[in-house]
Amino acid sequence: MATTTIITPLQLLFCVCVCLTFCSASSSEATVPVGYGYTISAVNSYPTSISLTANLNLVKASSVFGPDLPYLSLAASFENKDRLRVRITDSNNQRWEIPQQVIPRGSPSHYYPLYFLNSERGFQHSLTLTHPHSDLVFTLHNTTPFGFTVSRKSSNDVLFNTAPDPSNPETFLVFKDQYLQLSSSLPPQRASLYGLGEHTKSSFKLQPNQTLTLWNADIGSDNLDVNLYGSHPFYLDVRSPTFDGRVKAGTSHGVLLLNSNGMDIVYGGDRITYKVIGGVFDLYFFAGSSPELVLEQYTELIGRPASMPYWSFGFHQCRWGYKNVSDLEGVVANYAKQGIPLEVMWTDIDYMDAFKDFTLDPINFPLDKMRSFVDTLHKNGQKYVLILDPGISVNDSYATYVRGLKADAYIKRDGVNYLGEVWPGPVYYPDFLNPRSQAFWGDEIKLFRDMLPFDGLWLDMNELSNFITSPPIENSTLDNPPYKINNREVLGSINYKTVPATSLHYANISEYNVHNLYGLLESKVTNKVLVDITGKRPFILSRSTYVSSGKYAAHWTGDNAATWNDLAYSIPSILNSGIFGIPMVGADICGFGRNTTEELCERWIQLGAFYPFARDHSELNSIRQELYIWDSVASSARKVLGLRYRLLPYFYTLMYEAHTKGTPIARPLFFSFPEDVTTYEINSQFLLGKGVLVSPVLQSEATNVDAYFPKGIWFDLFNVSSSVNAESGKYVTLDAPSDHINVHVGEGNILALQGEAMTTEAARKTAFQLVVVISSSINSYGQVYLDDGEAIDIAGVKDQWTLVRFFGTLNNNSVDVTSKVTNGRFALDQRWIINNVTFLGIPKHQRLNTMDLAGNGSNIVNGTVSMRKAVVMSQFDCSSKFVNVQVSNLSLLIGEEFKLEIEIK
Ligand code: MIG
Repeated sequence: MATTTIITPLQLLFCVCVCLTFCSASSSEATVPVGYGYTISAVNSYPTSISLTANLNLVKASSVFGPDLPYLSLAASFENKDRLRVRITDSNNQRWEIPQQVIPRGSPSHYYPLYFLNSERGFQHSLTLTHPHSDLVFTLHNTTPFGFTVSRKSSNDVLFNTAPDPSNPETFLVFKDQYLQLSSSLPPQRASLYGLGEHTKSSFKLQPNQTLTLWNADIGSDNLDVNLYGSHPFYLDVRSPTFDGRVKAGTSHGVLLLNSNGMDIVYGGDRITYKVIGGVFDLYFFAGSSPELVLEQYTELIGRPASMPYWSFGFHQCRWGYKNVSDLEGVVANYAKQGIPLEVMWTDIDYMDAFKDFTLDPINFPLDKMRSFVDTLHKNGQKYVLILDPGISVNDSYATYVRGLKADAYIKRDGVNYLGEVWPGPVYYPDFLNPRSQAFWGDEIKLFRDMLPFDGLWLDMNELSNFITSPPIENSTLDNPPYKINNREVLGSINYKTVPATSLHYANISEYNVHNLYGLLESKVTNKVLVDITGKRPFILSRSTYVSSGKYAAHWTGDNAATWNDLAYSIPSILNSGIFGIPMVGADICGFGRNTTEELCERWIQLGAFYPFARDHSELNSIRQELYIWDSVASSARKVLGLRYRLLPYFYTLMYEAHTKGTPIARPLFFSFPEDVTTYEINSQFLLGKGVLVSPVLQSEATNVDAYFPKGIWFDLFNVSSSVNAESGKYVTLDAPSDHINVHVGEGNILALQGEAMTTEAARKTAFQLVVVISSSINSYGQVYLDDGEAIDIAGVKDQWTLVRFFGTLNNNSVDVTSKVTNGRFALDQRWIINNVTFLGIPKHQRLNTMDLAGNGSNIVNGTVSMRKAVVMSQFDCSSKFVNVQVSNLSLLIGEEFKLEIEIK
């Protein structure tokens, strides 16, 4: 093993010359390596420190994709016990990094004065960095070229390993101005990776041998395996167990490469290689070790998901091509007439005057009619959301445009405003990095909202989308970088149908560097503006996203198509969004592009009713697909939206959990069952929260579904007397006639449900029902978070929210449920009661005897009073293995602690 020697710049120069001669002589047949890696020349690390820095020297120069940077600095630091940061950048020059104002985060640990390495300091082979309370270990390997590993203290499992494979130059660290390469090996068979999007995938778990390109683009999500609207260089790695039992199944960690530049990520199963065209390597490792903890740690860094208004969990109807106000009114009326809940009506670009933002078509969507339309919606407890595109029509008679010009708000190229083209024709694009543009955008939104009181904004086309491709500036390595990422539309052109890379933002920041941030910046500015204007929690839906977008906006998966495949792909897509920290997500229900069919639309609303964000949306000129169009769809919609509305308190509490801990609303099965390796492969089912399992039909003409049930007892939420008993995880073929989707609640869960209604406002006025799924192995648990549904400061002022936790226990001779209340005042003021408690899954051999109410506080009184009227019913579940008990006619105040016990001796 070589010891490191100090190479002076002079020696290095000599070295470079030698290499160049050598390379050019030998490269005629084999492909020329893109680089040769680096060695460690110096390290500074105090024995007790939780950070270290190292100087890296280039091994030998290469010329492919430009010259190498000769000197790099590496800093490894534990930012806390669960987060290790490894940053590698140029020693001599500052390079592009995402500004702190865009994504606030800790600043990189500063570089201490360096002690140069020598053998006396004992750094011969490797040097490790640990943290007293962390399971992660960082190790520098003093090889030629050098490498580093991140491993676990508890198991020695290697999580990330950049040790180069001498026979494969693709594994070397390469650092050039416009080409950065870093590669890690992965334990084949044991690493299951999720994330690295945004892409439409047929499989949620990443499959080997693919290149994942991250470059935001207006590409329909009905295209598989190509770069789409957003970029998220983050993955979750769920490990299968080792044979010796060292590593437990489901041990998970996360890896973020915080870099906004375009990149290809080559995933080979046993290796992952980043090929990035700018910026620096800023890697974050999140220790987990459960998937849930990884998300908690990831969103702690990037920002927790935004809180969403209660109403946004209602059902949304949208379409591109609504003709006029009476068309909109007709749709709203038809929903009411058919008894299908409709919470939010949307308008697409049709409402605008010649596609100009902040205008109304004076003929078809005139202001007076739109106002009364929106007023009527509001009177009925409904909401209105409209679309905005970033491009501002270039037109001297358009006041918004003129104000933007005056504010000098637009992105520039070659010293003038960059002229693109979108729906209104020629456009300039606001530069959301520019404080003047932020103010301009905010003022326009405010002016428009003063005119028309919309409830939320839909941000489309923010990749940025452009209908034209401008010619590159000659000899510009920004418009035409040496390494071509695999941008889908035209291989090699990052400028294809977007704002060209040579365009300039505020402070001369190039589009090349911030391209992937545009949607994030627009969401962030828009969120702030809406908070300022309304004083309420905003609802923003953004097509383009980047790391931390979830802090400001919800997301939909973009332009899918009305096909059975697209229906299926929507599951990996929403699960990925959750992993990216954007839990409020849905796909266009019944399909956006192409004509849907009655059968597909029926299956789609059955699944879509359980997306966190549930919106029916379709493309101009496709057939109408509102849920009342077909009787079969209407009746399925009533059934599944009925369950969704009953589950609203559950959805809302999951939103609260997402907002406070980062846990997704819709989750892969392995979040609750990490020890069950079968769950790693599942693409066609998901969980809402911990314990509601959704198993949709995804094929035409199918009337049953093969659903996987992890270990436990599961009860059908549409018919609780039907259960699946999985002693260990197993596939079960379930009936799924055309009007049915299988939704089960698993043992150990307690759900607080409310009643069905036509709006979320009305649903909130109904009594609560507790569903307590008893388990003989664990205590049951559930919680409900209650507030006014729109306060900005979630769980802020004490009197304005209540959290109730429920605990259920199976005892030798009784089952019981108790509650623990935090800040009961709010719930008490709302007079919310629980009128019904259902225990599911009491083992049959236990015979029911009497029922007791015990507790403290006024609920004893309430309970005793209602006890006289309370009705207790028990029945065997269909499997005849369990007894379900329903206690109805109660009036337990949910804001008051109680204990309800049923003797079964
Ligand atoms: O060029 O506004 O993804 O939902 O209906 C298409 C019209 C622009 C793309 C969005 C889609 C929306 C459509 N938009």
